[in-house]
Amino acid sequence: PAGPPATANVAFYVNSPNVRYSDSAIEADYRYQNTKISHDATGRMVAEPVDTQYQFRTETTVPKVGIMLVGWGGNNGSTVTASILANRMGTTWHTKEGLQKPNYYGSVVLSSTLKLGVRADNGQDVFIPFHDVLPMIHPNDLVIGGWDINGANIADAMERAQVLDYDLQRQLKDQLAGMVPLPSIYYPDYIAANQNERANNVIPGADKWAHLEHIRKDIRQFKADSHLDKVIVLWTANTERFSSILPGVNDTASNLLQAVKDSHAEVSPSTIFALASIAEGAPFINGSPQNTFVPGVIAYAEQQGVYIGGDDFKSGQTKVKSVITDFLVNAGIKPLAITSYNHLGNNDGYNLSAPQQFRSKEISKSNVVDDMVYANHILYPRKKKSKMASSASAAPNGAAEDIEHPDHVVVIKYVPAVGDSKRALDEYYSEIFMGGRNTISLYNTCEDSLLASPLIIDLVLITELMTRISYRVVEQPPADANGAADQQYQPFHSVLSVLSYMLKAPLVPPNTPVVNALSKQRTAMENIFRACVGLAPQNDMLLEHKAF
Ligand code: NAI
Ligand code: DG6
Repeated sequence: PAGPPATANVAFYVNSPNVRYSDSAIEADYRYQNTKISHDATGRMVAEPVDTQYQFRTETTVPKVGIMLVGWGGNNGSTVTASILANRMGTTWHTKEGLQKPNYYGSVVLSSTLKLGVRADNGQDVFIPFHDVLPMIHPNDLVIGGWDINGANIADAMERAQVLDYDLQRQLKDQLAGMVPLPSIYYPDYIAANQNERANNVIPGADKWAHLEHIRKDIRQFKADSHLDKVIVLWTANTERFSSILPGVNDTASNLLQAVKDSHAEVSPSTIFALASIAEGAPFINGSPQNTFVPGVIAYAEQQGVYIGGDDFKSGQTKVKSVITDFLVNAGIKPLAITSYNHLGNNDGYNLSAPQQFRSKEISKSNVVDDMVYANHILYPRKKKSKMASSASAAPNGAAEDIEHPDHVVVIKYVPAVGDSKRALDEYYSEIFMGGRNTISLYNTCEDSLLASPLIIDLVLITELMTRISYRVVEQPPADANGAADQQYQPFHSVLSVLSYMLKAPLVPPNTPVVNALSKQRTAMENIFRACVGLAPQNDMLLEHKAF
C-alpha cells in the first residue's frame, strides 16, 4: 500500500479505501451499528439492527497549547506543574528505594496501551501506546500558567503541598520559583471560611462583570505572551458550595450574563472562569464537584461552540467503586450497601471539613453507581411499571422511575497528620445466592495529588484532541472521497462526555445517559478514536481463535 504522505503526522496508518490521509488530516468513513428496540402489537420486544454512516475528520497538525490552572498553587496545581517540568528535563532523584526517574504513570494517554489488532502472520495481539492512536500533544510541550487566591510561587506551593520527594523538590525549586499565580476571584461565601487566611492574591472589587473581563484579558495575554495556538482552562481550585439554580438568574445564557453584570450573589467564581474561558474560545474543565456548569453556562458553551467538561476528578475511591459495583451487578450479585469513608489532611480536606463544601463532594461521590443499578432490573426491580415490558430497561436516565437502590453512604474527615496521603475505606455488603451475604472491604492509601495530576494531563490532552476532530452523518456510504460533500463537518456537542473516565460525576449533554462504569467509559474513548481512523470497535470475541 502507498500509505499516507511522508509528511503526515501519524504513528501508523490504516490500509483501507475508507480511510484517507493528507498532510494535515485523516478522514475516515465509519459504519456505526446500534440496536433499536420497539414492541409489536402483542407487546413482544423487537430488536432492530440500525446502521448509521459517519465520516470523521481529524486535523493531524499538533498545535502549541497552554493550560491555565485555576488553583495553580494548590496540591494538584503545584504537583502537576513540577512533575511535567521533571519529565521535560529528565530530572532524576534519590529516594530510599534508589534512583527514581520521572514518568507519567496514572495517565491513560501516556502510560496505557490499546490493542490495535492482531499480527497478520501469527494472530498475536498488537498493542500501541494510547497516545499513538491519533496525533496528540505531549504534556512535556505544554506551557503552564494560572491563577490562585494565594500568592505563593509554585516552588513554595510545592514545598507546602508536601507531596513530591525532597530531592526532587530541591532540583526543581529554582525554575518553579519564577512561576507566580495571577491574582484570582475570591468570593468568601463559596469556599470554607477556613480558607480566608490563604486569600492574599485576589482581584479587587466586587464587580463580577469586571472580574469576568479581567479573566478574559488574562487568558488573551497568556496566549499572546507564549505564542500559543490554543489555551485550555482547568479548575483545580477549592471545592465550592453549590450555586442555587434560580429561574431568570442562571437558567439561560443571557440571564446568566445579565446576572454577572448585576453581580448577583449566586454567580460563583468557577462559573465566572467558565464563562470567561468560553468567551475566549478556550475549553474549560471543572475538576471539582460544584455545579459550575449551571444551565446558563452549558447554553453559553453550546452557543459559542466551545467544549466544556466536568465534574470532579475521579482519582481513587470512586474509580474503584465504579469497577467493583460494575463487577458485582454484572455478576448477578446484589449490593445492598456501599459504605465509603475517607480521611485526609491536606488543604482540600480542610476545605471539605465545612458542611457546604462537603455536601458538594458528597453529591458527586454518591451518583456513581446509579447507571449500574438501573441496568439490572432483575436485582433492582422497578417499583413502578415503566411503559416498556417488565423484562426490559426503559429510559436511559430512568428519571421518572422509582428504583430500588443500595444504601450508599459517603463520609470524609479531615485528619491533618496524614497530609496528602488519603486513606479510603470501603465496604460492599451484598446479597448472594439463596439469601447469603457477602462483604468485601477495601483499604486504599495513596497521595491524592499523585492520582489527580495525571488525570489533569489526560483531560487536557483528550480535550485538545477533540478540538481537532469533526464529523458528519451521511445517508449512504459515499461513493468516493468526495461523497456527501453537501454536508458540513461539525464538532461534537459542547459537553465532552468522552472525558467521563477521568471524572466522578460526568457531565453529559442534556437528556443523554450518564455512564459511570469505568470499563465502558474507557471503551467509549478507545472506540471513538478507533472510529476516527476507520477501525471497528474493540471487541473481545476472538472468533479467529475459537474456530475449528
Ligand atoms: P488545594 O486546596 O491544595 O488547592 C486548591 C487551590 O485553589 C489552593 O491553592 C487555593 O488557594 C486555590 N483557590 C481557592 N479558590 C480559588 C479561586 N477562586 N481562584 C483561584 N484559586 C483558588 O486542593 P487540591 O488538593 O489541589 O485539590 C483541588 C481541587 O480538586 C479540590 O476541589 C478537590 O476537591 C478536587 N479534587 C482533588 C482530587 C485529588 O485527588 N487530589 C480528586 C478529586 C477532586
Ligand atoms: C476526600 O474525599 C477528598 C476528595 O477531594 C477526594 O480525594 C477526591 O474527590 C477523590 O475522590 P475519589 O473518590 O475519586 O478517590
